[in-house]
Amino acid sequence: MLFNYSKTPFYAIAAFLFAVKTYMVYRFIFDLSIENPLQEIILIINPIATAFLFFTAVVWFKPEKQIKYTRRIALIGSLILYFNVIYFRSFSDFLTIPVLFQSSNAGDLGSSILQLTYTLDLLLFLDVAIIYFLSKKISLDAQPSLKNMKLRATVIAVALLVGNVVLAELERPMLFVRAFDREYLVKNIGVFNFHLYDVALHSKSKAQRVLADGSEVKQVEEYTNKNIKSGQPSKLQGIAKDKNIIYISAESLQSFVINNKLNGEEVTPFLNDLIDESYYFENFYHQTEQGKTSDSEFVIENSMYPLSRGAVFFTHSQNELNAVPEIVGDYGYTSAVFHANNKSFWNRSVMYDTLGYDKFYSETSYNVNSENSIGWGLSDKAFFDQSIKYLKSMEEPYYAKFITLTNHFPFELPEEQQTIDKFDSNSKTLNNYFTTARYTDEAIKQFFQQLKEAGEYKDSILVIYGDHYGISEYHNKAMSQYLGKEEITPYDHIQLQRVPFIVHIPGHEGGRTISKVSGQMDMKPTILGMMGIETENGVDFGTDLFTSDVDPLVVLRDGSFISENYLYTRDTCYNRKSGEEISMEKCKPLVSKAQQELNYSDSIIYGDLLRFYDAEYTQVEEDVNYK
Ligand code: GP9
Ligand code: MN
Repeated sequence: MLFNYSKTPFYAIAAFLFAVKTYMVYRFIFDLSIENPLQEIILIINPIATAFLFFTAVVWFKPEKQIKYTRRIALIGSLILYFNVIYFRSFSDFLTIPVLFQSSNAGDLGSSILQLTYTLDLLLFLDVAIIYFLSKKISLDAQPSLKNMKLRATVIAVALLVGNVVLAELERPMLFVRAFDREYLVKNIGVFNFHLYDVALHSKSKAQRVLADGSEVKQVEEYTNKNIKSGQPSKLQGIAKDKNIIYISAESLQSFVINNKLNGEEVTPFLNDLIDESYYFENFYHQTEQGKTSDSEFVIENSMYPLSRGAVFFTHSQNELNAVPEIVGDYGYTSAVFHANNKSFWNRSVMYDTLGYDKFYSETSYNVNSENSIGWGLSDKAFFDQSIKYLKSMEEPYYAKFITLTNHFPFELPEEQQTIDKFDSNSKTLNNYFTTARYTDEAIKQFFQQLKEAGEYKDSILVIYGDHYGISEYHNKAMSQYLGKEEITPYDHIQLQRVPFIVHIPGHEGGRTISKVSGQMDMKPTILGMMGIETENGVDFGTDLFTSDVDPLVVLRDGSFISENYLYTRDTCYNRKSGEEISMEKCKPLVSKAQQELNYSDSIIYGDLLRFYDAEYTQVEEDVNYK
């Protein structure tokens, strides 16, 4: 035997085993990309430093307690790692405190959790089992009991951590200040220290509201007036005046399936035809983060950025906002959301009040049973079918938002309902995706038909958009196979964040595909512009897409951005059109602008600054004023 474990401090054995496991998870599950040798060194040092720091804490207790606490730390640490693994498989992201407190979502996530757990995950608890086994055989005499032994152990653990942080700062200066990308943070300080950092951040944001005052909002207003707001009226100004507005939020629908085929068959034949009769924005990006669907709702209705962690729907549901349902309510609109899921999911029942919705048709308004359910709940076809009667009962003009659900991870559809082949790759997720995307396409087709039959179609304007990505980076290999690319580069990854945005105006002949870059942030001013509702002030971060005097800049929540000429992500600047890597000098000015915009938006949310601000809206007098 190389060493006599019964004579070794137990916490050190446990820390070593835990560190090895953590490293394996970083390397093989989180698949953290390593770009240089320093990153590799950090990735090895970090799990050791962290494990020793946590496990060494036990030396300050009596030897019997040391053994007991060591076992507990191993178990709790492993559970934290396991939950991160589950979360990562679904979202390519790490847990944050706000996400953890979204406990009402946990029940609904049940079916996904099983999908996301693999048998091999048991290995995540292998060290815990070994530690329990060894703890029975360990000698109490070997545990640190003298003051100088304890001190020495602690000094070594802290020194390791300091070394880790210094290396991290060398590798990525300003890491803690910028903190936009959780992957960078985890790569440099590890998932456990990331959680500690997150707790500190959370407490800070709680304090911010208390300290905020009204002066900052003026600064934001100046910025948006100068940089974002258009000085022109919409080219479609007033076209939607007094018409019903129907939004369809298409779950996880990405643009890569639009006008695309699988085995020679169109994936979304209905939407492809509809595009020929609509305005279609082909370079439209989702701007969501951890709040997924709820983030998309927040963005499109407020023209503000979601938070970099957690969901605004949860963390700031009591904020004063200036959302579309509230604004259009002042112009005689009634508003409703239709979504056949639990009303507490994403805290919607609370947040919809804050946004100014009159009514929320949630799961309880629908007849949901095992026959008409798929995956997460009521199937999209049954959902639209059962919604029509409620829509008809609404007082006109109305502003109605329908949120579909069937095209949701894990994208499973009963075989008899599949009308397109599955893809054939190593990713079950991507393989399935085509079948549920097609299903949603059919459901929307059916909805259009039903709207026509119910007489709700011709006086309405229909807006269809994808809420966020459905296929995470985890499936890049399969995705590259589908797209016929050698690999998915960071540039491709950003381009995959495009989701469809379709504005369909019945009676408006012909279609127009618009290539200028745009994002969910732009939906609020675009729709309001079509309704002829204008504002002189406002602190929105979006531009009316039917104007042309503002250079578009689409900022993603992680600080990546897309402008007319450039695309920036992960410290690299690309030519937007060719995808070719170019000098960072080109992107630099916009990097700080993007950052500033995100900071401004955050300061409004954290400080609840709209409580100090009144935006004034007016509606154009004439009915229709478009050419
Ligand atoms: C749940 C639906 C889907 O109600 O919004 O949630 P997601 O996971 O996409 O945010
Ligand atoms: Mn969604």
